[in-house]
Amino acid sequence: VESSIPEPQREAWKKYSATGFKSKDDFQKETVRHIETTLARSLFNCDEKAAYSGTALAFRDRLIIDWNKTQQRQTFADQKRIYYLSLEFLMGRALDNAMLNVGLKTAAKEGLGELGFRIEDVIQQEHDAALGNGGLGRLAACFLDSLASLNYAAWGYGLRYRYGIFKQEIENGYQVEIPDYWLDFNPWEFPRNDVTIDVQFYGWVNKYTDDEGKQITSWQDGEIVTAVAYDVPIPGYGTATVNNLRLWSSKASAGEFDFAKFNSGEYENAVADEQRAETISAVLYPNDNMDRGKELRLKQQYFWCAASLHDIIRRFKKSKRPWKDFPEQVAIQLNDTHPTLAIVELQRILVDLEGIEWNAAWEIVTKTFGYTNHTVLPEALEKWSVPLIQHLLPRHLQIIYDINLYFLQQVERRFPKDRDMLGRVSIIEESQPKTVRMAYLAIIGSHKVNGVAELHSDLIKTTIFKDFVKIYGPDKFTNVTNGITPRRWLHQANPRLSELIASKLGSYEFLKDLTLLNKLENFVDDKDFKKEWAEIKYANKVRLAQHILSATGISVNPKALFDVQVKRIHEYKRQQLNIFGVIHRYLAIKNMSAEERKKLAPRVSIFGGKAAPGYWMAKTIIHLVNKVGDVVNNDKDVGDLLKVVFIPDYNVSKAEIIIPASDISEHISTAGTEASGTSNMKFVLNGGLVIGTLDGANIEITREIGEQNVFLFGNLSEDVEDLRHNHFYGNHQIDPELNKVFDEIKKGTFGDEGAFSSLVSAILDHGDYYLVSDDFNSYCKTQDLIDETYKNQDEWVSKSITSVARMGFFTSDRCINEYADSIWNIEPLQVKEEAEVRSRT
Ligand code: Z2T
Repeated sequence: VESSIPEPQREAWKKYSATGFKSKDDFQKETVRHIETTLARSLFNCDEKAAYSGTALAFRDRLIIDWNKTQQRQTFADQKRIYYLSLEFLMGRALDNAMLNVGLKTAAKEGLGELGFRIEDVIQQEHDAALGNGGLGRLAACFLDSLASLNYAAWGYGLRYRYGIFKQEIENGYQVEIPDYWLDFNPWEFPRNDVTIDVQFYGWVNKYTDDEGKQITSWQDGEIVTAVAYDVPIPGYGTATVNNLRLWSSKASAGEFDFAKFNSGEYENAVADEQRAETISAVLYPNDNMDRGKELRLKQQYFWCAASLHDIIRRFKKSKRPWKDFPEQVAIQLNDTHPTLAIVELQRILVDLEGIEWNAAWEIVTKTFGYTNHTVLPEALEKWSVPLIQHLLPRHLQIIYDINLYFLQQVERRFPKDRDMLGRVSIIEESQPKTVRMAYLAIIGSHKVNGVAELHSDLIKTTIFKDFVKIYGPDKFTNVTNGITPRRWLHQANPRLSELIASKLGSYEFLKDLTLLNKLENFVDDKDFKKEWAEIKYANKVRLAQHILSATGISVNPKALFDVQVKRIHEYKRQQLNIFGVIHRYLAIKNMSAEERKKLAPRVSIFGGKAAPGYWMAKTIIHLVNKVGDVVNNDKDVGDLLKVVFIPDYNVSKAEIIIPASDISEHISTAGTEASGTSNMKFVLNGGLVIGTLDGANIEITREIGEQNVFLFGNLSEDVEDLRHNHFYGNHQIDPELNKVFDEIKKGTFGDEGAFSSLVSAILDHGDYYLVSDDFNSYCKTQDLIDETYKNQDEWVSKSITSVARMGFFTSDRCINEYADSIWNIEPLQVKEEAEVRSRT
């Protein structure tokens, strides 16, 4: 390579090669140096933010050394790489994770202590990297952690949004959205101003025959926007592997950003052009499980797909292999349908630019891609309008039509008698306007399609993708049940529990092999162990109670049962069922005698989660929770027996405080609607019990930990369709206890009853699509059972320990290994230095 240092000069180079700190003293030296020189501050001018910045820079130096080595090693090994394309990476904070993985947290803790800071306070200065909405984005982040920890050569590709998911404030009970400008100081990203890719939009397609008689298809005269790479190091745990997350930022292309306009006095127009280009990567769309079909979103998708693919191809071309080897070098996983245009873009590059014949190109494409589906909700399935694609990406639309044509011809040959089949499976929906069904395109362009939990993977085969199972056979469809990283979701979030477990198991090996937790079952009758287990939960509840007090002003009793539902607000997740249940409980308390009240287990109902800004119903649910809280929390009859709290701005770092403090958490979606859920796994791993429906991963969690350790309720997925039908065509009876709750709302007990009428009438007048009334009785009874069980603390703690012991399956390490085996066909790249690598805690 031209840019490498010649042999004779390498000695001098190696002598000064960076090593990073290895001791407490060196940590202090490096941190102070960064604070004084990199940040130009001094000991007279060093607040916690500066201490954070200095610490982060010191750890960053250590990471970068391993990062560079990893990238060299992977280039040298020249083997298959995994590319995970995701529009969302919900990373949260990086410093604590870097400390754990570099393995020098103790040095940092002591070092910072001597410099006058508490490590916990320093860690909390960091702004969350919140480039995601919820489960899908956090899953991508857990996957990156596992890919690096397992030594897979893997890159993430995403967008570098200037604004992450909005910050949520609550004003008078209503959600208010505040922009999340998070880039003021971000030591974890490296701008690569030399790594740029020009991406084209609009223009027209020119088909002609060149001088040599060759058919040429050329997409020309478009508008160019430049993608600039920003790289984020992704350290693995207990290994020297540091992978790369590459995020693209948009800017006006040097050619496009017209300096002539400056000179001719069109200064404002030139600036406007520049701003338009930058708009592409400006903001994350804040919709979870909802497709809005906005042009700018389509631009984001193509911009990111095109930049990533060109980058991947550039890397592939360095190896000078023939194109047919591409799928042996490259596996691209599509995180939902958001990156489906990458399929079309690769076909375009192969056919139009590389001159490969259509079928040969298509074989390369389909061998390269795998598609993960994350939802069956119809409103979340992406459909782009044909006129919009025609306008923005004219050549891609032609290719989509050609892909569809060949596909439909194949289907017609196989199923000549089924005339409706063609219309049903066509990529093009014959609506007004016509639309492109992105999920169908993703299935047709991939070699494997997977769901994210067993029930969900079965459902996609029998409902939304049923015809495709007929066409391709069942083997193209598979299941990979989601998982979570135990590094962040046990060790970082709950250090005391992790330490207690390590003391019993003899090491922290369980953080790399979570199935080792099963040895905890030997201690379910160990009195001292149980006591410590319970004390840790209590301490975590005290910590959460402090947060609740400072964030909301509400004082809660940490001895009460903490009942938690934190996730995006969505009708299918049924926070409305929860709050109606709370009102039911409140009415019951009001009707109790003093004697009866004494027998009741005090409870704190904790809610948290963001509503998409345009999702009216979700916002109404938040409003109701807050209004119920206002009334219940100030009712002298109730006292500590019931408190209702809405924690504002639920995000990854709040989750790290909330999840370890839960006694019971709620995963109560209408059966068949929650593809997997991943917070259910996090709560159980932290010793919380769950109340849940037979939906998503709840089913597999129950199978693993045992039915006696889960509070299940509600109708089954297979009965949902009939129930919905009966709501409209049968005699729809509303649960009488739920009716009493509605009466109370209508009386105005929780303020202006009109504010909540849409929530009530969705159930009374609009067919109760989410089966709130059908499940209400079963839900309330199960909550009563929880009260009873909680009174027997000994039994409760046993359930908690047993459950944690049986959670090994739900690590994202297992999940990533399944993807590697069954979809990517790739082995880890072993790291030589690994032996030398750190007993890291
Ligand atoms: C999302 O977070 C999920 C699915 C989506 O479908 C979109 C978003 Cl933003 C398009 C969630 C599922 O709702 C959840 O059940 C699942 O656990 C998670 O993805 C990860 O698979």
